[in-house]
Amino acid sequence: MNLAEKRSLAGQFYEQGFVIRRGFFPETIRNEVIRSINGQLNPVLAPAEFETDVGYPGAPSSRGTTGGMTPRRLLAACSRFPVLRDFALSSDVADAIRELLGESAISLAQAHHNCVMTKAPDHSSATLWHQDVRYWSFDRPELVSMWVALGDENLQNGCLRVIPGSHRQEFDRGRFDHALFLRPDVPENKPLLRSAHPVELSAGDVLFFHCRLLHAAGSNRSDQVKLAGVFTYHATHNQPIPGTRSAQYQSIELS
Ligand SMILES: O=C(O)CCC(=O)C(=O)O
Repeated sequence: MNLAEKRSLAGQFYEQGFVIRRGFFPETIRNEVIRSINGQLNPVLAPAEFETDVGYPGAPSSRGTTGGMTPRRLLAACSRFPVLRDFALSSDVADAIRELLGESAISLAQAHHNCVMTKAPDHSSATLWHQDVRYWSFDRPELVSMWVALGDENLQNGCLRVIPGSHRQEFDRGRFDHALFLRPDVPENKPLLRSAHPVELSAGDVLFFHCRLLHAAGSNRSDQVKLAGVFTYHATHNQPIPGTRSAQYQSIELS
């Protein structure tokens, strides 16, 4: 990618709050990564988060009910999937994030995302509209997440939907519910919701999105588990607030 193309992606990211890099995840390592993930799904190896933990619409009500042990995220991806970690810390990713954030020193936040999302066909839930930064505590709300599609993602299997440009808007607190999901009943939110855009990805495509971008996703209505690796980055000088969950683990600086 030449300099002009990189600048154009940065401009698109500034305007829209997301960019897609088609085929950015190397095909040569995709099967190996999928194999290692599948090796940790049956039985589910800890640390993991289950559908019952998130409790989103459609999630089983408790661990004891049918589908109650359906995983939602394999956590600590950097510690357990070395090939995925090498990609997440690679110079290609570092260059992409530097360009999007306009910063030279970049770190990967181990405390947020740092997971493989596993959306299972039978008992997956829908994620309502939210900004990831709602529970994150950094000096500035300027973080970028990288979503690596390990298989195809579409509306049927619960791909992300985004509201372009929403990362640049200021929202009164009343536009969100008690859990900081956007309230569909609030009249000012209706035009926003009408501007939602599905992010359909092919295996190997990578989505970069701003931590203030409103996004949501449906449940998986296909017959295959959907897998995606997700990592979050910040400028090294944009530090987590001491004592918060964001400071729970040290970030890893990219070289
Ligand atoms: O795949 C999904 O359901 C979306 C997950 C999501 O938006 C999140 O974890 O912030």
